Amino acid sequence: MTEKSQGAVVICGLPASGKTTFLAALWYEVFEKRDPNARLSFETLTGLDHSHLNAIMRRWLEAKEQIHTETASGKIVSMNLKDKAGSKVRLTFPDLSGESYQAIWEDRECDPKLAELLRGCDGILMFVNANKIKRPVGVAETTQYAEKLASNAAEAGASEDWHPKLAPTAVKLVEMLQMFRCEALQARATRLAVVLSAWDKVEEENVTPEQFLASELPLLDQYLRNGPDRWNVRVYGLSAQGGDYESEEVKDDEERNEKVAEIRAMDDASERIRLYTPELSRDLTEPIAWLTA
Ligand SMILES: Nc1nc2c(ncn2[C@@H]2O[C@H](COP(=O)(O)OP(=O)(O)O)[C@@H](O)[C@H]2O)c(=O)[nH]1
Ligand SMILES: [Mg+2]
Repeated sequence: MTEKSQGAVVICGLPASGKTTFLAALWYEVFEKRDPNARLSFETLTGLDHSHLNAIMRRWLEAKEQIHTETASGKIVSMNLKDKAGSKVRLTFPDLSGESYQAIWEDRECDPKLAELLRGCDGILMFVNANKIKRPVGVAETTQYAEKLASNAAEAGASEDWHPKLAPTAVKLVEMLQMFRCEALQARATRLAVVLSAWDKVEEENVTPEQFLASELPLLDQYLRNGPDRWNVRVYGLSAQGGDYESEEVKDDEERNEKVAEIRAMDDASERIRLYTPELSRDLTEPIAWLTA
């Protein structure tokens, strides 16, 4: 029998975009639960033993927020999956912290190992936290600031220095995607799955993930639709937690604590997961399968 082809997907996203939470829930679904209806099933891991994934899965099961990893570990982790026909898909997490993606925007630098991965992948799974979008400052607000600044300038003296990390979310993401296509990187992937995480925070607004992208991240939406980079895009809304989890920083939020208790009481942990494709699904492998179809 000839070896079936292998597709490759790379995960990207700025820090706090929901990557670790997704990985924890995915590990539960493909490894612990082994849902036979999932599009892709688990084969092997490379670059990591099971202990790290088991640890983040435990936090996910206990409804506790993931611990933020400040420094890039430099570790490249891949989960090898296969579809029902036997074709293999390699899902790679180049950097669990997301700092290397931040560096693409802030320092215009790309880790050579990440560059190599981007050149060789078929599809990109990009995470954006729907609950942490920084919008650009509008003209009316700018005018207000300018007036205040003018009247306070004398006493205030020092002005706050601008830093690239203060840029609006859409600006960072568009620049990151454009850099993927630049001379130096030449990512060949054409498919891009945008996963809007923490979807439970916006679910009540009753908009589709595509509508949300267009209204909350218009620059990114327009770039994806009409930009020169020709991405073949699907937009997903994902609640991997089903609501807020217990947080180390916020302890006295009653509404949050109630939600956490409700989530912990669910019989089946998979019920926390809601993926809008835009139809409701629980299959976290769906976007990965589409990226390599
Ligand atoms: N409400 C809610 N919050 C989420 C969800 N997924 C992630 N988050 C929160 O988003 C923040 C960043 O998530 P994390 O997975 O650590 O992001 P990473 O830095 O990209 O790995 C944390 O506070 C998470 O609890 C979700 O499905 N619902
Ligand atoms: Mg993380």
